[in-house]
Amino acid sequence: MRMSYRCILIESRERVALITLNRPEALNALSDELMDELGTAIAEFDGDDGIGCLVITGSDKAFAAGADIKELQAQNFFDVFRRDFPSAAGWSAARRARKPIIAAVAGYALGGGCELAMACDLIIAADTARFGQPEITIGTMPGAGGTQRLARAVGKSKAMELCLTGRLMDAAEAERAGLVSRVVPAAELLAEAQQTAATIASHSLPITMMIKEAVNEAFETGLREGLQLERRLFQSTFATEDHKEGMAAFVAKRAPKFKHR
Ligand code: CO8
Repeated sequence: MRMSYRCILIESRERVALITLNRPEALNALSDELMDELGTAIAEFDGDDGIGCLVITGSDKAFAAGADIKELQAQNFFDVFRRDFPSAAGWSAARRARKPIIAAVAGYALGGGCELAMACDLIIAADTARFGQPEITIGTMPGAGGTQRLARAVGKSKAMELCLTGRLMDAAEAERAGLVSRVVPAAELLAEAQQTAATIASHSLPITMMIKEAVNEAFETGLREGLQLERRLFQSTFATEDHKEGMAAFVAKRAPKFKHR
């Protein structure tokens, strides 16, 4: 496990990994270096048997203020086309991770920052959170899933408005629109996210992974294929020891002791 990074901080406690974006001088703008480090950390925690759930967070002021504009400023079309930006390790690692990832968002989650939060499996927001895709105001557009995931999360009209005007959404509006699962007081954000992660990590890991896969499939396929996958995964849970243990524990009125966590 790589222990030292320049742009992120990592720690883990009781099966929950915490990754903190840490470029305060740039409001956690997602530089190539940060995204590479994030990709490494996600992949390592995802492959770590001692971890059941990941939390990604930023600072009180910013989850992340987007792509690093200072880094992108000098690049031309062929520069970004050639390296297929943004295809940095961080984006693919977040997509490939089999364990749930919670985004704990306080302050700005803008542009690539909003896209990173949406690439996670669920978002818990502080009441200070502000979400938006303001790329239009600097002459570009979302490029890491913003138009697609925002439209799926909040519907066409609001996604269009946010992407076309660059308007920011506060936490209450984001919750009403279905972008975030919950809004909590800023002072409690990390504790709430870690508690949620601990609850997730306390369950059977194979079943948790199946549920994550099935819910994500809802955004990839039509209803018929999604229902089919869900049914097959549901049936697969019957092949696990944790399924037997979970049901036996319920019937015996005791807490389950899952083997695979
Ligand atoms: N990139 C680089 N530096 C940034 C960024 C950024 N996105 N955001 C803030 N900073 C820097 C500022 O330049 C400033 O640095 P310095 O102190 O050296 O001047 C420092 O962070 C503090 O920022 P501000 O002084 O601007 O702080 P304010 O509180 O006045 O304003 C805002 C905060 C409103 C968040 C403001 O900083 C802002 O508008 N930032 C840019 C937001 C934005 O447009 N984001 C979209 C970027 S484009 C994008 O994300 C495309 C996605 C494509 C794929 C993603 C790939 C990773």
